[in-house]
Amino acid sequence: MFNTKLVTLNRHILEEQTAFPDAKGDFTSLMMDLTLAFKIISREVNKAGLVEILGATDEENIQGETVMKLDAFAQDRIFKAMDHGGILCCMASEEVEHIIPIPPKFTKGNYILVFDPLDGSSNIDKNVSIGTIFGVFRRVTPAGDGKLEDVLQQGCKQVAAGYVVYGSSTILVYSTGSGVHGFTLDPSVGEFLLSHPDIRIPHKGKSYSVNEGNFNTWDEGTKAYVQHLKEVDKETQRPYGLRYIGSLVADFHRNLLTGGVFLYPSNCTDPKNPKPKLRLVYEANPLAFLVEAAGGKASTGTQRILDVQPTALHQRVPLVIGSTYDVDQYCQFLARQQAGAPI
Ligand code: P6P
Repeated sequence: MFNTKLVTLNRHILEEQTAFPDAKGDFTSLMMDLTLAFKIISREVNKAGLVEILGATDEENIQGETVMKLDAFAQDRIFKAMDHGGILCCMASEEVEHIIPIPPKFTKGNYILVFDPLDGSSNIDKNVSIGTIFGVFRRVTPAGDGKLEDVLQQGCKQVAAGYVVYGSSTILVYSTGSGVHGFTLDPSVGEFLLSHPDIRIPHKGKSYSVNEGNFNTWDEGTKAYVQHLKEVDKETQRPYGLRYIGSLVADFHRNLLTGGVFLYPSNCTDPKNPKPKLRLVYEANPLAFLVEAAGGKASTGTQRILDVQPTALHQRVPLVIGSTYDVDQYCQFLARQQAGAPI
């Protein structure tokens, strides 16, 4: 029998919203505006090979990375979808050095949107899945234009977070903290339809995601942990499998559904100056919010990601995220190394 109950994103948010009697519909409006941008980005990503939107611009972003044309397109679409709704007081993006103000002609609201418009963009012209990551905060400043302190809040203060994977299908996964839900875009009707209700990440995984090519740059605890994963697991009688796409959202999405652990440790070739790669505000924090809402964990290796107090918009952190058992075990390896105990 067909599942006749078609739950659109709009219906799901409205049903969820009844759980928050004081909600004024702001979040619903925010998500409706945001998903319009996602639908447009999905359309462009899915025909990128056919039209002149592949390749690089002649610009560099704050990260010093070449801005791909689709990066700029995604950034522009999200900004234009969100600048006029009267819900936000400012935004912050991986592509923009400073916080993004709401244009003077538009009303300032009580929320902040942080986002990575198109993560994994180096994969765009290789037809590998890429994604958008976003987090939502309530403002901490009284009124008017949002300020940097509105953005540099701990991840545990987020009121919602989510991501979109532009892959074999376009899937939006979001949470307001109570449950994690996935919606698959039906491009024929332009609707995100509930396809993964109440996602829970398995307590323990069978695979790990890391760029093994960086092995020689890792600290000893991380090396010992990854070597341990290659030994036969007592429970499964086999070693962990290695699954690595090189696109954070795609790697995270797989681990969220099947269980497993994703690691991006710091480059510790200079132990006094460890260099992490992934960004805290608009990559690690939103995914950490989601994984905890799904029963998993996210850590720097020594601190819960959601507890890290951001000090700069584009600061980077080491990230281990996924099934609770696996994140805990990694942290134990690191703790033994730092205590000078045998690892
Ligand atoms: P590496 C993509 O550029 C990205 O920011 C993440 O999406 C991904 O997890 C990571 O970098 C991959 O980095 O060094 O393994 O290529």
